[in-house]
Amino acid sequence: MPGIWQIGCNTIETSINFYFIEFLMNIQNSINEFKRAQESIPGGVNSPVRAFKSVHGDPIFIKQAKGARITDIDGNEYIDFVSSWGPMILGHADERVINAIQTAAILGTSYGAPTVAETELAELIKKMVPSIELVRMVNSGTEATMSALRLARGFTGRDLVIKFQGCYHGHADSFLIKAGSGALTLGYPDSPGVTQGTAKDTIIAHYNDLSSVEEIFKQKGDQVAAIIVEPVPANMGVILPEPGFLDGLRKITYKYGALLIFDEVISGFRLAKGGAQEYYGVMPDITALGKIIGGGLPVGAYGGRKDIMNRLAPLGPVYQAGTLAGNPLAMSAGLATLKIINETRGFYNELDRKSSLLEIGFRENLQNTGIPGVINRIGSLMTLFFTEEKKVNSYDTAVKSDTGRYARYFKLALENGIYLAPSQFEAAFISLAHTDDDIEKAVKAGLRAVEIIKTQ
Ligand code: KE4
Repeated sequence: MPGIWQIGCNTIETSINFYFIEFLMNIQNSINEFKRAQESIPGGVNSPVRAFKSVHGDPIFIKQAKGARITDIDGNEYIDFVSSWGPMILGHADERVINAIQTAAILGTSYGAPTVAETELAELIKKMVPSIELVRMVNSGTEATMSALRLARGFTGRDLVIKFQGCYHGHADSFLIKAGSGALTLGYPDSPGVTQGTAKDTIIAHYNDLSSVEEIFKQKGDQVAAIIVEPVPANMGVILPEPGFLDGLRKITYKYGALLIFDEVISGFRLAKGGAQEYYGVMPDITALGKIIGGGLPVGAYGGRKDIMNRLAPLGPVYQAGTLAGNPLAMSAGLATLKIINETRGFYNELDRKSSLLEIGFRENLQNTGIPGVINRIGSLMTLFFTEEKKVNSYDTAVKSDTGRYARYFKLALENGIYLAPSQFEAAFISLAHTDDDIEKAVKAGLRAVEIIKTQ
């Protein structure tokens, strides 16, 4: 039984006389492997958004990747704008990163004891991220945010955390309340299994609405341990901070003695060497990092003011630990990646230049076809919202997007070798490996996609 893609291809093909699809994309092996995976893995995937549920298709199984391209197990090649959800800012399988991992692997894979590589990566992070005086390595973004929150509660002696509707901070219980990313995409931003006891300590505010934060502080300011925020949310699609919003969060947390946690798992090392805090000039008390920091291997980190970080065991009473924290292979990949970023002249200017070509092209596609949409971009992070809204600057405006139209756009782009995020509420990640020609191909495929959408 062919998967929906085959039916999709046939439908599209018969309706547009081949001009759009040079070839009938065969993903039969992916379809077979997805069926097989579902026998052993819940939903056939190890992370929900990979299941393509919101874009109504069978996920493609990847065989390999190089530069800006990924190849599935049927041999189809795509220009990749998911970039493993952010880590692959250099592009896939960068030789310098691969060599670093190979060199480390020959010496052993894990010791459960300190290594110099951990110190070197910590020193580099301190050099790059302006607010970080001490940093602790963990294995994922979730571990980083979860630990940052525990530390904030331990440091302040307070229980409450304020998060913003639509922001995603990983899958720790305290954050799965009105969460974004896969939780929003799949329609359960409040996950079962999170107890009332936990949920009561998470207070929801609205991004770009300082008054919603002030209201909470007026009522419970002396109980708030921290605000945690994606300084540039990318899990309800990309939303840009209104002028003064981040600075307003900084001021109100100072006023009430709460901490400000920047979840820079996506924005860190992507918007600038020092992430959003450098880009916007607002310094948090604790920063959570992930993705790029590991160069494609499992690394998260959290860091900040020395007086706060010194509360962590073994120095202080706030406990956090991890068998593979600071793993030498992961450290080697992260070190290689961050060193390349630091040593490549004009790294962010070039990323921004390529990304602006994509933005301009996609914007022209919408204008040329009259399809309503909004594009939010900052640096190499971008979302095209299919929406009648004139501006998408909040959760409420983001969720008005036409997810069905996005799903069709995603599928048509994929049929033409462009791999976008399989959800309206995620982002496109552009890497240094994307060439101008790749961007041009993506814009052309995007144009054909919106031209077809217009006929549906
Ligand atoms: P991980 O535990 O997935 O490494 O990081 C969690 C996390 C924390 N903070 C932010 C701002 C994040 O975006 C994430 C994870 N991002 C999603 C995609 N938006 C990861 C993809 C997935 O869940 O499969």
